[in-house]
Amino acid sequence: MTRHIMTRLGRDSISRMVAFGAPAATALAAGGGALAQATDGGVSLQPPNSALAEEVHFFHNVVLMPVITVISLFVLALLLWVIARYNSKANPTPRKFSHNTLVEVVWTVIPILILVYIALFSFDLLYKEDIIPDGKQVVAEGDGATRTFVFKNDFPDSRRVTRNEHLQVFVESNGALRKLRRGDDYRVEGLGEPEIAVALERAPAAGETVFIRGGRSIDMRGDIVLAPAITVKVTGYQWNWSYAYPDFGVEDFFSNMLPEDQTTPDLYRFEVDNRMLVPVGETIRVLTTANDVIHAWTVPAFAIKIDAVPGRINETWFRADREGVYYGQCSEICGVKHSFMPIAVEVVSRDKFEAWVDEQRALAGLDPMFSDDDVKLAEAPAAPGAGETPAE
Ligand SMILES: [Cu+2]
Repeated sequence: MTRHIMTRLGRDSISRMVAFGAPAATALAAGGGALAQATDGGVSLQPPNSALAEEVHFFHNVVLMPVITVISLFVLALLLWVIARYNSKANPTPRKFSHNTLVEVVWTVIPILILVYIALFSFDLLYKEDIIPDGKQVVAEGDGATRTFVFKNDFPDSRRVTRNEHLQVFVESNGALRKLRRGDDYRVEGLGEPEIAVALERAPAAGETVFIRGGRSIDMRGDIVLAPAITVKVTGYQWNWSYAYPDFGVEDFFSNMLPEDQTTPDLYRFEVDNRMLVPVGETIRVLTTANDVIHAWTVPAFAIKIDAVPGRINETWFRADREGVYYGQCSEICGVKHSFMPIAVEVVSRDKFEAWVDEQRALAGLDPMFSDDDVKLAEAPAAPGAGETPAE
């Protein structure tokens, strides 16, 4: 288990991967002052903190709202027209026909077209929320000579990399990450085959690192989303939540609402004693279940609302763009203290997350996984992809 995690989350690969999350996070943070919880009198959706949440907002603001607005105004206009034109004074002798084929066809076909239009966006979104991303990353160090790198296309048939859009290539040099352009910077051979060769125009120099990302999990920004490196198990109780991190041997700990005198008025009924911690920019798998009755784990900033059902496990995921604390509430009425089991997710840097994991492990009497990195990395296999042999 340890070995597996180290290959995914080892310090070595993490420090290099930081570059992926950082620019987006900085750009978004500049927007600043984003509220991460429900507020008194608030009517809008909370600011999104993931590409998927942005897509949910797009669906609501750009797809649904215009449809809803036009339909409401149209129906209102019809209503006013009927009231004015066909009241008993204006229209003393009503006509007695019982149907009109043209009108009936129109009011059947147009709603069908509207529903199909909504479904086009909706099914895509539902699929993205429901299917855990499975993108894969190959990391290779440049040596000034190797130009061609192999991406093992070992996905299930339906998820295989078959198109150019399913592959992205980045080169990091001097801490800056650059996305390469297909055609100009690299060529791809063997799409759909078990091994794909990515041939760079220029061999990366020593000290430069090549990242090849592949897969069909592509978010609305066009980024390939990697498979989750971390799983958090969330259990609902009457009336609190518990969180466990099986990858790290961190067993269930309870997360209880802070009493009124231990927090601010704004955060009362949101703040908890033990928050769920996750690293920024990393795909997080969330498994939910419950111990007694049905609860629902909900964090609006990630556009997540998923039932926690006794005896069942539900699965979802998110990938936070920026650090901060994001609050939510149990969203399936579960008893008298339903509104007293808030959810607080703290998004932190990878360094902070690793330190926290080791802290939790120390509390449980376990050896650290991250703080003695050098020793662990020496035992563990190389970073993901580094073991792949270049094709040339
Ligand atoms: Cu509940």
